[in-house]
Amino acid sequence: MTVEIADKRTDETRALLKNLDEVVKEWQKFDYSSAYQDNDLKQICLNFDRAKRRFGSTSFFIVIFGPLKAGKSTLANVLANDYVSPTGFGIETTRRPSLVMGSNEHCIEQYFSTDSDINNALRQFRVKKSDKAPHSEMTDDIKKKFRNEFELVYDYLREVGNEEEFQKYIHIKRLDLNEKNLKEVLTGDFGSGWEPLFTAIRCKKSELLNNKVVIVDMPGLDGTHSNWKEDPIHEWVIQQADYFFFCQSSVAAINMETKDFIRDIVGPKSSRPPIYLIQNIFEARTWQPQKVQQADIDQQRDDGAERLKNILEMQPRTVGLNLGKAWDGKNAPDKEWLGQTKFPEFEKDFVETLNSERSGIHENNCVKNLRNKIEEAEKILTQLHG
Ligand SMILES: Nc1nc2c(ncn2[C@@H]2O[C@H](COP(=O)(O)OP(=O)(O)OP(=O)(O)O)[C@@H](O)[C@H]2O)c(=O)[nH]1
Ligand SMILES: [Mg+2]
Repeated sequence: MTVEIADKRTDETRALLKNLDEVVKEWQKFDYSSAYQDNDLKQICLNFDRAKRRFGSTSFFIVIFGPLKAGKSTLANVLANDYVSPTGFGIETTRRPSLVMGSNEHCIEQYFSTDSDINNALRQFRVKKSDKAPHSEMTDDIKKKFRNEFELVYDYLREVGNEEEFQKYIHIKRLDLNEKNLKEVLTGDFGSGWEPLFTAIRCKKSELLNNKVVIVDMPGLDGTHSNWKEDPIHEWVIQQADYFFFCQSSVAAINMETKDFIRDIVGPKSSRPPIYLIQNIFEARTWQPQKVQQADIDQQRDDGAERLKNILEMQPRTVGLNLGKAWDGKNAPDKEWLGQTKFPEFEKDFVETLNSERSGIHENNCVKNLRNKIEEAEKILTQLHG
């Protein structure tokens, strides 16, 4: 399949894609008589095809990550302008990641693998080791299948998928979008039933979502129930993200899991996706005069930025927002609270920044993804032919 290269691509990207087309064309002349080579080379061609198709997608994935109870789901709700992710005090609320996206439909969609091996493995990896019987490591075969299925869902959501293949491997369950169903699908225990690969929440109330931005709300990185480190979705989320919102609350320290995650996503400075620090300001010292409270708020934001700067080794884009107040403000009869949080300014500013930067960021991420696939292919070919 050839990908239409939009005019906005840089010359370098055009050249890369053209070279790749030529290589794949040459390979297609091979006689794949050996079964062993056949599978590997076919997989490489499939990976290239997918990586190329990603250039044609106009969706933009923003991943919200951070420690437990930082306000990640509250942020997702404020951005979506709708109740799309359950929030709660004092408990680990979000246990499964969700993809919040704009749509004329108003529904929840769960994507399940039709393969029971995949489902069993997914259940095993989602549950913390301490809560379950010891299991064997994930085999290469299962890893490959996982990857294939995650990518099928991803391509489908980006609207660059192969419908026939998607229907063969993925089953969709649709539910009404309401608080009860949201709670069940995103915060429920990991039982013995089928575990979704992903859950999409479709709604249409925010400008961001209507601009084909997809918000990914993740479980807290230091959760005691959800198991980010071993969940195969961890790798997928990092690879497919166009942009990261690091949601950090002023009343929690950056923990080890968060540091590890940031290190996983940052990579070399030249190719890392942008990370925006959303410092969730808890207006705690309400008994103090206004001036002291404001100084406190500014201090919380600056301290958060400083901590992240030390990990990233560069100054992150930062905003301090009282997310709880922004959400309450959105739902209050008058917009006074919302105005006090400066959320509308942040949103307007971010939409403008995104509109000017998104195609460049998207292209950069697509090129990085394609280069990874080329590197992988080189490794496989070296193993085959020395
Ligand atoms: N007082 C106050 N409460 C807030 C603020 N931001 C969020 N909350 C509340 O704090 C609780 C936790 O927020 P969540 O959005 O569930 O946090 P989370 O990071 O998604 O939590 P997990 O999914 O469990 O990791 C919710 O009840 C929010 O309404 C804030 O700025 N001030
Ligand atoms: Mg949450």
